[in-house]
Amino acid sequence: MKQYHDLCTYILENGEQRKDRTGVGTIGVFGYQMRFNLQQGFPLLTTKHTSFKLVASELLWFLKGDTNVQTLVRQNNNIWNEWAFENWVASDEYQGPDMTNFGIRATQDADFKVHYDKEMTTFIERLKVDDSFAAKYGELGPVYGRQWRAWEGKDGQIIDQIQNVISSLKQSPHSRRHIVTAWNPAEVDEMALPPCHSFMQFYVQGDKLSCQLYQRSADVFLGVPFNIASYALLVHLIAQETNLEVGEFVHTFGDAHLYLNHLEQVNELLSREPKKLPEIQLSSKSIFDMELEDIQLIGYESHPRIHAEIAV
Ligand code: DHF
Ligand code: TMP
Repeated sequence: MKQYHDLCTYILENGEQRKDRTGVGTIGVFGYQMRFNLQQGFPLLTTKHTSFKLVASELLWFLKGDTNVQTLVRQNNNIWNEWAFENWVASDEYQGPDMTNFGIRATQDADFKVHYDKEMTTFIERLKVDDSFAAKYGELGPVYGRQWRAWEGKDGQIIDQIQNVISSLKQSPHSRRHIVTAWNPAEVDEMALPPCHSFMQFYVQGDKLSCQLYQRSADVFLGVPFNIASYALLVHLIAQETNLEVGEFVHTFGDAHLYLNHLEQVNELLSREPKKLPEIQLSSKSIFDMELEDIQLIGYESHPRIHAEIAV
């Protein structure tokens, strides 16, 4: 994953310090591109342990059109918790201690963090078992899953962009219109977080399927290793569905940033020697029926995880 190391180094050397929405602060650049030849192995970062199970369960959640974190937390996938919790603690029903700006406060105030951790645990345990509570407070709004599988068009017409792109790849592989967009301007205001990985295009050359993603905003230390692996896996799934081999994943960025509280961790990562990439093995099921056990990661060896705080 030289490409990822180069991106980190590029930002460390050229990034400018910026204030950001979360209050943490970043150094960042605008506009950057990486390319991964998926024939040369599956691009899961090896210089820190990156949980493939979390990546795969999140992608399957998108592909099922699901937008409720209940499904994720029941699989012990906690990567979206903060964005559901935000709605819960802002509601009238919530009666616990004040959680205003919990993200930044939890990183600055150890006493507050104790209360926050307790409220978060209670919230997540309730989401797992209480369906009506989850229907209300586990919902992130019309995020990725909804836009990919059920974009609401004119007169309530439902557009399944994933099914459509699979059909168009089969019918006219050389088309320049193989697009899936999660950025729905009519609905961004209702989303817990406007889509970061916003727009993708597929491309067929010979028997190979490639994909380019436009990511408007990129948390290079925490989000990006997930985003690379997620789209690489998506290319594998769609390639199998369309009887193609995997080609390239092209990852294009808008605002690519390192949060200021991730810099030590990035330097630790950069000091490590990359290992050989793993491979992916899929069962022969349709993309729409795939479950976690249908997707096998083979031969993943990595350096240990590096902890970093997520900016909310
Ligand atoms: N907000 C921000 N500020 N950055 C993000 O990357 C981000 N990503 C979101 C939602 N909001 C976001 C969804 N994806 C983690 C990774 C991806 C992700 C959310 C969180 C993360 O925390 N990864 C940890 C491991 C988490 C775990 O084991 O539960 C890591 O060390 O990779
Ligand atoms: P923003 O909406 O203010 O851009 O904040 C979103 C943050 O989340 C930003 O740091 C980018 C990061 N992010 C990723 O890097 N990848 C993702 O998949 C998601 C959902 C978010």
